[in-house]
Amino acid sequence: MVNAEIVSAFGLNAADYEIKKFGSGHINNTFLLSGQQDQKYILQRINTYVFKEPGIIARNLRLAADFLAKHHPDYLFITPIPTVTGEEMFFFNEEYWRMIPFIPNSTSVDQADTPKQAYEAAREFGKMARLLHGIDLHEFKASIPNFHNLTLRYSAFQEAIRTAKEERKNFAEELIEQCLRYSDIAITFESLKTDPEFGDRLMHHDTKINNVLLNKDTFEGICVCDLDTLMPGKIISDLGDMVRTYVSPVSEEERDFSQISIREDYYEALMKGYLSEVGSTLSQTEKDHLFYAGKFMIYMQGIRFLTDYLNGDVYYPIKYPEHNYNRAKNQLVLLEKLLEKEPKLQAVIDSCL
Ligand code: ADP
Ligand code: GN1
Ligand code: MG
Repeated sequence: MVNAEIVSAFGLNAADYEIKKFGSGHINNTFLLSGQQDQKYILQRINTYVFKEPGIIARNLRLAADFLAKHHPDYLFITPIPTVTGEEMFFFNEEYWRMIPFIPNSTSVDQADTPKQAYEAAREFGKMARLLHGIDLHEFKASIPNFHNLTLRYSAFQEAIRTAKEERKNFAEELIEQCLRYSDIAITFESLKTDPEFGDRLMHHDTKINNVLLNKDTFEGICVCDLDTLMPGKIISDLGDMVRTYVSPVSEEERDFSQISIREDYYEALMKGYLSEVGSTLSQTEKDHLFYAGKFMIYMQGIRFLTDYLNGDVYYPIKYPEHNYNRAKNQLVLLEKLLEKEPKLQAVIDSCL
């Protein structure tokens, strides 16, 4: 599963460690190396179908780390361990590997189980965004170009409708229609994306709760992890993905859609946590689109899953044939539940600003 040569490239001896698959992400392959005296490391194989130029990830991390070391030296920002020859990654059998120090006494949760966890996680993402606010973005590149460009995601969805096999298109007909009815969400993005009052910031772009390390005893936030998509983007990406993934009691995997709901106390907790950190850096246009953030991310994820279903499941790994279709439907149910509560949730946002 992990070749010993990869481990030794980072100066460790594979025989000294128990190596286990770790984490629940869709994209990279993550392993935990556990040695004696609680010596632990995270080893990851980067998915080069998704990250076409892994060198960009390494460069973005280095730029952010240098800025933070200079301006906020006490902030815990996870950077990879170099190979024995000083490289940020090890290239082996056409694949890129990197090693990360395991943060002691940390854990992560796959689902927000208490509003406090939602608050802590959101505060960690907010803190990183605040500390990186003002960094020169010119030197950063997109590790996945157009990752959260809803305009292009919408075009890809339309293209998938055109090219899908008849059988899949017929099966998904109603859901396709439903997604097309919400195209105003994509139109709003189209006008926002070039608005100077809605500028780019350095965003994480994958703010699921399991990308935050919490203290394993107190569940207080320690830092964020999974920094592959740290790149210039919009505030709605990070905030919206938290709404998408912390607020419902069930995840995008749930097929019993009646269990999907909006937990207002979690919504409030994450808004409070995030805005307590970044609130003072927001422009009026950004403040005006905080509710939109949830719509944007839920809708985009819904059409990404449906596009993949129509394309024959080329991106997201599936466990059964309609998996991506069900994930998409789940997201559309979540979107409708969010929209039903707009006035109440907007009042929550107003009270946090
Ligand atoms: P992916 O989601 O792509 O599989 P992550 O980088 O998120 O990869 O790692 C998977 C899990 O490993 C995280 O959810 C977290 O629980 C744990 N993890 C990642 N990095 C660290 C770290 N530096 N220290 C401790 N645990 C970590
Ligand atoms: C992917 O790797 P993971 O599971 O954290 C995807 C995210 C989606 C998410 C949906 C690079 O993230 O954008 O929100 O699946 N990451 C990439 O579960 O496409
Ligand atoms: Mg992750």
